[in-house]
Amino acid sequence: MRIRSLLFITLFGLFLTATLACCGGDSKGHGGGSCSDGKDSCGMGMDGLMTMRDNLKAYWEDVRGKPFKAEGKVRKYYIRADEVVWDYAPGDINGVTGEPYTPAEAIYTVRETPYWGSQFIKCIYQEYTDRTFTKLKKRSENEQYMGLLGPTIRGEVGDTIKIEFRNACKFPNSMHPHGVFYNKDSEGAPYEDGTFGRDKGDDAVPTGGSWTYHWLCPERAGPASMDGSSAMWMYHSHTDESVDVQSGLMGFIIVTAKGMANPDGTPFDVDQEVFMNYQIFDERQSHYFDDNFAKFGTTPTIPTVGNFGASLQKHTINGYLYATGPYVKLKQGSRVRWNIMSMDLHTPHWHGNTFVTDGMRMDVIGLLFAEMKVVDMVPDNVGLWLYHCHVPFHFQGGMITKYEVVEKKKYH
Ligand SMILES: [Cu+2]
Repeated sequence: MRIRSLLFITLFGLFLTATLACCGGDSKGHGGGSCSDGKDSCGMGMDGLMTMRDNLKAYWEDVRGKPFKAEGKVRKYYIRADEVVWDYAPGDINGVTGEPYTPAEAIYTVRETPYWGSQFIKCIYQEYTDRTFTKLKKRSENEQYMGLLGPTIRGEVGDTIKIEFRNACKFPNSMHPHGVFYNKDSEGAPYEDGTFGRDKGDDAVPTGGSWTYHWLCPERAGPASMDGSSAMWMYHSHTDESVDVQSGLMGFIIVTAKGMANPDGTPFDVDQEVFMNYQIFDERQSHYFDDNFAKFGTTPTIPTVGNFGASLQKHTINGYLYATGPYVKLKQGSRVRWNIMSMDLHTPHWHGNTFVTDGMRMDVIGLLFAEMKVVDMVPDNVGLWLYHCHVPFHFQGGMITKYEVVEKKKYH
């Protein structure tokens, strides 16, 4: 893909050169000179026109991508929607300050009348080792920061992703992917789309039910010419979309360019991938609101005091508040790809290191609702650094954590 990027840039450069040579304006900004061949066709000679046509052809071929050919792997996943008691803020210390919570912070984190504290029943996607669904697939120590995110699902262009899905939560839900190619039996969203029968089985998997989703990875699901070696997508339940997502059901999909994946699907040129979801979980919108009131409520009836509603809006990164979750560790000088998504409106900011995204060097990005961004970093600055949303109300509410860059010699 990098080679294709260079080709694209070269073609674009040739086009610009040809255009400028033929169409150069004068110093007063008036465009349109004559071409060197004596013809005046708005300043663009035949060579420039042909280059532009070639360039546009390459551009649309990039947009379209080659048709899918099932010449890759079938990657199988066993994923279940499971009920868990999630702790948004393990321990009783603010991980940013190292101090006990202030009264303003405690409304989100401490169970004290009338507030419900940091533990809530949620429904999250969990990966199992096989179709018996008896053994959870373990995350490595340096993946623990992923919190309540579902497993990362991977494909290389040409691959088929096959997911055996079960629902062990109390409400019907589904797996709806972004980006990959799916037929109507693998979309995971109920609406009047003119289909019936088997094509409806994926829409709302009932409690105790199961479904097998098939997602394909054509070129148009993978990186375009200006991407790196992988494209990132989200997946989430779309049965009752916003309520399902507020309840905890979301994760990442990575599609690597053809020939750019290691056997496990990770992009071969990247030393470490990081996954971050910026999301305000509003527990008033969860399927488990009544259950949480019954289990964690501290008053006989639902409080109406001013801050109570706000206390149920958990401003999280991967489901953690105030840097109370595990921090991701990066090796100094390594090639790190951060995959970031948002379910609201956030502005992630990294202290200490910069990155490149959309061809620009930055240390803040903006994310709108359901926006996904990939940023590439080679961290050179060793230390423990803040990583937070820059919206004041959000980081004050807990949308703040840390990441660590470990000296090359000490990283293991
Ligand atoms: Cu934010």
